[in-house]
Amino acid sequence: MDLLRATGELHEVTREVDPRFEISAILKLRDQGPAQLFRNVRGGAMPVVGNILNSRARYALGLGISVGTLDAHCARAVEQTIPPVIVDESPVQEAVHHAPLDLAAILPVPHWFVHEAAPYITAGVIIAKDPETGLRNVSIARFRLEGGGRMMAGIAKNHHLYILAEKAKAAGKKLEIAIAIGNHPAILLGSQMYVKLGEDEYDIAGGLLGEPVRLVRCKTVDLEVPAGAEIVIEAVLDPEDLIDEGPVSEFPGFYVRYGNGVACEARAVTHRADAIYQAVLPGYATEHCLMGAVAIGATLTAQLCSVIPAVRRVFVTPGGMGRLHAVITMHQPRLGEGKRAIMLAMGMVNLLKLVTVVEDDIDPEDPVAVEWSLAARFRGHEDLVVIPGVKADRCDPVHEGLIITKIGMVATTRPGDGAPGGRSEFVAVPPEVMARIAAEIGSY
Ligand SMILES: Cc1cc2nc3c(=O)[nH]c(=O)nc-3n(C[C@H](O)[C@H](O)[C@H](O)COP(=O)(O)O)c2cc1C
Ligand SMILES: [Mn+2]
Repeated sequence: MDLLRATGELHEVTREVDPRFEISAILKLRDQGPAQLFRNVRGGAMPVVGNILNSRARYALGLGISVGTLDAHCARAVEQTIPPVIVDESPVQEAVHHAPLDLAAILPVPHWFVHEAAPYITAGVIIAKDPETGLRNVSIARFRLEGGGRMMAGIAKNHHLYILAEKAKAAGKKLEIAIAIGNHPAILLGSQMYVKLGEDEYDIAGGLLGEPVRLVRCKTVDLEVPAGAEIVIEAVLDPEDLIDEGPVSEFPGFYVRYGNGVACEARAVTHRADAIYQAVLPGYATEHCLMGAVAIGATLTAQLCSVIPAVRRVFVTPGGMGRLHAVITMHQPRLGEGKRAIMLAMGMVNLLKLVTVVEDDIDPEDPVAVEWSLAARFRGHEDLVVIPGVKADRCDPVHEGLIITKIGMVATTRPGDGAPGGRSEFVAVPPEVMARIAAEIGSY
């Protein structure tokens, strides 16, 4: 936030806002551009901040790198992980509240949308340990306030946290969790990386930071939370206690009904004396979509490059909600390599269902350039891949019984296309004429 303030990218809202729908409306109207710090939140002592990580440049700023190196930086962080260190004290425990708790009285949790039953915590990073192996998992899921210290988590079946909860259930136990709110971008991004169960996302966050994440032990659960967090909720998840969620907003921008969520009960809330509550606007919103997009794109780029050297980049698009569509750039791919890249990407990431391959003279972040590629280089009868009947992600807006049709399009030139004066040579005046005129263009 200090960095954002210094660059004029933190807008302070001093007028009073109601956490019921008003914060949601303002974050939506200012979905892109400066982060929004709400100083004066009705009924709450804590300020709220949102839209912090709503561009790739913000991730780069937070990680102290240039935006062009973001994917490579993420890939290196996943490869060269740095384990966390434990510190004895942290400002996140300056204030401690023990159960019985009234979460809504302590935290200014926004109520986001009309048909959601209650406010949702949306930027909570959940720490949990595998009841069998003791290995840690760090991820994000939304928590709805259910009154008092009770919350409900809506967790997808393929989410590692769900697997940990199932393991606890099988052992007849509850699962201790900690929810850290107000996190460094490295923690948020690290939590989204596609890694295996048992791989500790704190180690990846350390790789992103270039130094160990500093952790502090919780007060009432056997877990460690980021010492730099603003707020921590220590809680226990009860996999036997289910709550029908009803409609909840999802990244396609619709309401969905996932059915039952898991109940949990807060044991303690700790926070900095001057804590700021971080919120991520849910639904089809830039920050929400981008957090997954950056992580998925970076992991896939590394994975595909290691298997197909012609691959340059995998970019997960905002129009595809940061989850469902990707553009792969390749350098002079050999015949059929584009289709291989498509199959790999779709195979690795459940969510991806439309993948376009373009040449690396195209900026994958420019939708017009990608469409130009399709118009210029894509032949439907042989460059189109249609795979019906594939297992879908539960978040896909058009799945039918969790089944989806995946589509790939290869819009690259052919090895034979490169002949001089042919269909892949761009029209041009003589280069020396262009250079001379360009240097003097102001005088014309
Ligand atoms: C802002 C935000 C909110 C999210 N909310 C949920 C959620 O409510 N439920 C869920 O299952 N996944 C949610 N996710 C996705 C998971 O955090 C993500 O898939 C993560 O990588 C899972 O971690 P894991 O690989 O350790 O299972 C959310 C992601 C973001 C960025
Ligand atoms: Mn995990």
